[in-house]
Amino acid sequence: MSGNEYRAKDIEVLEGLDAVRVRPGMYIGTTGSKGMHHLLWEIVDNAVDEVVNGFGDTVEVTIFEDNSASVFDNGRGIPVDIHPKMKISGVEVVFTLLHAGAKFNNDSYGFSGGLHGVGASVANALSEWLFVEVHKDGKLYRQEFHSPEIDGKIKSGVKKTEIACVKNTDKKGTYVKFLPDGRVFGNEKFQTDVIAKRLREIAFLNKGVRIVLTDRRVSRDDDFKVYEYLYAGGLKDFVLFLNDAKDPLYPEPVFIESKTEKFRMALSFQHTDGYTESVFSYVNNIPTTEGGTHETGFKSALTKVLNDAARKKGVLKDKDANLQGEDFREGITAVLAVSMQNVQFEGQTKTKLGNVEAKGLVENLVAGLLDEYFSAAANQAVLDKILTKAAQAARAREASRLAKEVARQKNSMSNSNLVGKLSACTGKNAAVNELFIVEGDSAGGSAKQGRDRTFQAILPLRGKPLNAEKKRLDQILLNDEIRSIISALGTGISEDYNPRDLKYDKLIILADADQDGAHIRSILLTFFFRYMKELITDGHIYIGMPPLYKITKKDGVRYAYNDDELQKILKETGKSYQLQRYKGLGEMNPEQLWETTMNPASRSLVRVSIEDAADAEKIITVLMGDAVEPRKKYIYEYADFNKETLFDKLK
Ligand code: 1YM
Repeated sequence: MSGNEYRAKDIEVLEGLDAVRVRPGMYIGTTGSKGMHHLLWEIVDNAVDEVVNGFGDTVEVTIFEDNSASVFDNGRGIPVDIHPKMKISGVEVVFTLLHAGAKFNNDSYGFSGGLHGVGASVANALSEWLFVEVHKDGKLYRQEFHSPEIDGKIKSGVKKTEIACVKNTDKKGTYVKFLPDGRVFGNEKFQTDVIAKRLREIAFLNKGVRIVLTDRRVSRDDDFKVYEYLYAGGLKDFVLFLNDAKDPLYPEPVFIESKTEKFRMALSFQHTDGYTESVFSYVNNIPTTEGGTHETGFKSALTKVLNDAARKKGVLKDKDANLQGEDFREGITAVLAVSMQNVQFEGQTKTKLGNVEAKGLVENLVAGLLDEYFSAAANQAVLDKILTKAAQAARAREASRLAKEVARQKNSMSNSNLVGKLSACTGKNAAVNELFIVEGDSAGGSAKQGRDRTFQAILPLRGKPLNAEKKRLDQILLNDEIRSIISALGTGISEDYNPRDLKYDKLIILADADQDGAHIRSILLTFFFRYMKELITDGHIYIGMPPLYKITKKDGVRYAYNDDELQKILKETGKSYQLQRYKGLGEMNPEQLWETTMNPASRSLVRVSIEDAADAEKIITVLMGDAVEPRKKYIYEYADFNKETLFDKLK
């Protein structure tokens, strides 16, 4: 009997890590770049947890030339003694048992950011090799794992050596180094910008934790590229960073926090003189892009506290109605972070917090702490600025409502000239119809003649549309170009946006491949990002890619869409050819425009998506906002302006 039991258990363990290789998607989402980075996040999470819990102060991440990565923390070191029940070392438990992975001891780890605590073993299972070095009590212990192929079958993350003391040490902490398995991830490589951004975010969310990233693939004068993040101000520093390119209404972000054994919350916000609302939230260091119960709790507390304050201060009289939440959030940049147990994620991308208890907890904490904050004499100037802005926002909201009604009355007198610009398509099937938004009247004319009118509609833009980053909605809606786009799409905007009314499956922006064209693309994307975000997140927006060169030979014509392609074509072509560089869409005749840019069989389109809202948000304010210095800095950092346009970053 007992023999059987033991074997059964053993099998389960062995199959555990192999199961990860059979269905990697279940554990890390994809086997692409994102999935590979996930391995690193699992190890980083364990290191950060240790440091956040007070057992060290530094996490070091290094990327090596062979695409291996290492993580070190100067905490207690993973236990190296033999687990009494499992009869294997603590290190082996953490790296080879799926569910015992990390944090099986929930007394010291209140909250786990990792992937349900199975992270370290998943990273091991999907690595070609992984080793662990533990510095503890003056000794350095080492244990190695690997995934060898035996009789045509891969054994995932099996132990290669027993844990052993290899020498004495005066350090303490855990060092893990691993090579993501090429048999799982193909040729994917670690991306420094992705890693740097996430580590910076973790440093903002965990004040006082020092995180150092070294990229040993990039060396200058024998010095490796090193990034170091340490924020004494935590979320406050995060808000200042996000507002770097904006003009704040008051110098110090508001900051409140509360810590109990079961629930931690921190919140920081600062209003700017802009009009957009940027609220970012996190649960256990994981971004909740779709918001959720914690965000709802924060918003309703903010509205309540500020309405109460507005009455106390006489900004609102007895007869006045309360201001709305959006009025108090105009121009706000806010970051909310909570840590809790048993997190439930919901939503399309599983990035929305579902725990109902979080709403009340956050609402009560924020209401109490903010009320206290705004009662202090020292904070009255901040409060006054916020209330004045909210009152203005409420007036503008009323003006926008009227303006929006005008924009939606598609057949009214004031809109008939706008609709007149649109060359509609004859087909009525919204699932296949395409709307081309074309820069300039002459290109618009060619597009109109060249198109397949059964499903392609053309909207030429005469002037530049108004920059949505610099104006309030009521003014944006006075702009002809913007209004013609809104009425062509049929969906309404902002909270009126209704995806079912969308008349086109694809909205294709067609602008020249020069700076002016890039500017128009940015302005349009900014507008969609601010007021019709679902168009982007639902994947309806595309950038049309006109060719840059036309190569004419005796036997026909070819087009090149970039310099590499041109080189290739010229190599194949031999000596006699004629080369034309297109400076703009207007130089193409209708047939050429159809063939190169509009015909679904031969064109190339780039779909615009938002991978990371916070990033897109900052790039948009940097590129489109008022502040010149950060824009210069950004353009300088990404020196080739023509290549690194906004849509590249949004992609
Ligand atoms: C570079 C990665 O994993 N650090 C790390 C992990 C652990 C501990 C310390 C630790 C935890 C505990 C006690 C405890 C983990 N230990 C476990 C387990 N860095 C990295 N540093 N002593 C040390 O939880 O009580 C899981 S993670 F389960 F073995 F205790």
